[in-house]
Parts: sequence; C-alpha cells; structure tokens
Amino acid sequence: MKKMSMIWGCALSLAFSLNVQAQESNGWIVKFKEGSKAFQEKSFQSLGTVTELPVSFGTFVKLEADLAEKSLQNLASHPEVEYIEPNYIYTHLPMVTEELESAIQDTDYGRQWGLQNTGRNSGSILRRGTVGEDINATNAWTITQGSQDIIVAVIDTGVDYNHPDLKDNILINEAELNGTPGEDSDGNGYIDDIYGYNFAGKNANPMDGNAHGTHCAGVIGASHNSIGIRGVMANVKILPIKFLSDSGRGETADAILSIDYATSRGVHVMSNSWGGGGRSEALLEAIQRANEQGIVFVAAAGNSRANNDTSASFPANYEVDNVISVGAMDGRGARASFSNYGRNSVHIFAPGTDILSTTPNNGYRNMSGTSMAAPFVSGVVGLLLSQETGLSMAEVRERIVQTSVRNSSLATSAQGGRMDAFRVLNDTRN
Ligand SMILES: [Ca+2]
Ligand SMILES: [Ca+2]
Ligand SMILES: [Ca+2]
Repeated sequence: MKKMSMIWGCALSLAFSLNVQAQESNGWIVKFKEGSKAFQEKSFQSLGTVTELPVSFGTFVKLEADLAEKSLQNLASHPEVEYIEPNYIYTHLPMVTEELESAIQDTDYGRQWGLQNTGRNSGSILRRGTVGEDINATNAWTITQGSQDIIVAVIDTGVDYNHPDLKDNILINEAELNGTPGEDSDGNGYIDDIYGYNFAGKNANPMDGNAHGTHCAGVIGASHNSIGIRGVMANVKILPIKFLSDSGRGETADAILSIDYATSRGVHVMSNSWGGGGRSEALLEAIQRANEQGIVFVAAAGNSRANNDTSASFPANYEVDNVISVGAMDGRGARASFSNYGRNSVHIFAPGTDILSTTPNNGYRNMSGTSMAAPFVSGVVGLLLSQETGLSMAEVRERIVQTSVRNSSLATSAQGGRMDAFRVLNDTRN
C-alpha cells in the first residue's frame, strides 16, 4: 500500500478541465511516457480493465473504470503518465433522414441541388430554392472530375462497398485481396483489411449497418454512370473506416486508431461527419500526425445551432492547419437552421439540407445535417488535389475559404461564404 501511494504520487492538474466531465464518456485514455510499461503494474491493473491501444506513437491505454477524483489526480501526477483524459463518446451528425416516396429508377442527378441548384430541386412547392446556390459542380467538372490517385477516407459508420453506385470507387487493398486469408498479407498490423477496417467491431469488415457513412461516401464519390446519383468526384478512391457503431456512436480510442490507420494508408483527405465530447489531447495528436503527412482533415461543424467561437465543437475546433470546419447551407443559400457557425472557427458553408445520396443495399435517401455538408468539402478538396500538387495544408484551407462566394446570410463563417468548386479550382479570390 505504501508502495502504491509512492507510485501514484502527488497531485497535479489533469489534461482536461472539469467542465467537460459533463460530456458522455466510456472510461479513460491514459498516455504514458515513451516506452513506459507502468500500466502493467498491479496497482494500475487493479483500477479496472486496461487495454493497450496499438498506437505507434507513444504508449496509450484505455482504462475502463469509474475513478474517484482522488484516483484521477493520482494517475495524472504519476511520473510516467503524460496525461489522462475521458474516452469521449462521439455521434454521427445527421439531423433528419427522409425516406424517399419512390425508388430511384435511373439517374437522379436532377435532384442533387447541392451540385446544381435549379431552384426547383432545393425547396418545396411553397418555398422554392434559389438558382445557383450550389457548389458550382458542373463548371468545375469542365476542369477536373477527380483522379483515381486521390484517396479519401470516410471515417464514419462504415460504407456499403458493394453499392452499385460506389463499388468502382472503393479503394481495394490488393495485397490483402490476393493474399492469404487470416494473415496480415501487407504487414500493416491489420489482418485481411481488403476494404478498410472496422474499429468499432475490431474486425476487417467496414460494412455500414447505419446508412450515415454510405450517404457521406456517395456525396464524395458516387460514380458518374447511368444509375442513381453523382458524387462531387467522378474519379476517386474511397477508403471506408468504421469507428461509429451501427447506432452511430463511437469513442475516442477508436477514433484515434481510425485516423492513424487512414494516415498509414496514405490517404489525401479524411472526411469526418461526427462530433461530441470534449477536447482530447490524444485525438488532437492523431490529427497533428495526419497534418504532418499532408492529409486534409475535413470536419462537420455540428448541428446544435451553436456558435463554435464561444462553445467549441470537436473535432471541428482543433486548431491544426489541416482541419477545415464545415457548416450547412440550405437551398436558398442561407445557413441551415440547425447548423453551428463561427466567424473564427467555421471555415466554410456547403449544402446540407435534403441531400440525396446512397444508402446500403442499393438504396438512396435524403438526409440533412452538417454531416452532409462536410463530404461536399472533402470532395472539392479531392478535386483540387487531383489538379494541383505541393499545396501546404494551410494553403488548401486558404484556397477553400478565400474563393468562397460571399453571402450575408452566411456571414457567420470565416469569409462569410459558400464553397464554389469552380472558383476553388481557378483560384478566384475575393
Ligand atoms: Ca493488412
Ligand atoms: Ca490476408
Ligand atoms: Ca451514379
């Protein structure tokens, strides 16, 4: 007992502030100092279930335990503990899901107002949308329709990689496809990750049992073919990564593994339509590792009508050059009623109400949310990177922000504008 009190020494401050403890969480994440094995000590193991996370940068464990304040303070002040923080629960960010009255028979590109707003495809009969309040995709496609060399990770509830409107644009890990089942054929630490990975289920099948991730994937990269809808990118490789369960919930520990996995797979963009929880140092570090590799991290701003300048929404609010925070706009070019905003913290608005996209089992559906706006930006960043190389993360974000079309009803973002893909590609600045 005496030894234990020596080990879990005197009090220091925790890595998080007390007010975030109101956020829902599942145990704790503890980062030990490089090479430390202190988590294997009996006194630590006795606190609860301890799982070492396979993060290649530092020693992380997930601790499933209810800890009293004193135990927390003791852990935080252990000489080999870098920090301890709650293992937050995140949720996907759709507001409304609408079943379609009829099945889609053929190309329904005409219903995709986010790509080309006719005024009649973006509102009701009583309240029409506004012509041209879209991402100006048709003009952008005269410059580029993307590239199969650009990889976009969809970090979400998984993706239906068999969907006929998606399957040609899914990244296939050929070494695993052609390798031995049951073995890690490409030696990346994950067995049989042919289509991506499922960190929620701890297996190699990132199939979507929710619809949210498949919907986001369709916005980015549904095939330009004779069926269904069109993605912002006709040509792209989508990497499905599942860390939100089929109920749309996931935790920090799995989000970190997802981001590191995407980084190791050499993606160019990560599309993140989820949020919740408080500030996590461990998650921030994973985003910084992606930033160092030149990977853009697009994040939905959140659906709580909140000002992110005054109440931070994560991961959208992490201040790293590669993070682009996206608010949702409606078919009249106004901020969607549910969308978060913030002159300093929300970079851009994109279409996010009544968005038609793919759902599992050959389906299509309308959904609304900043969840739907974020993948529009992921797709446009993908178009930009198909066309130009060598841009820094800060330059990519500047490009999206400075070329936006200003609109007084979107003045609650960095430049007060909506994203315009044509202007992004042409670098037409305000
Ligand atoms: Ca593998
Ligand atoms: Ca294998
Ligand atoms: Ca299609």
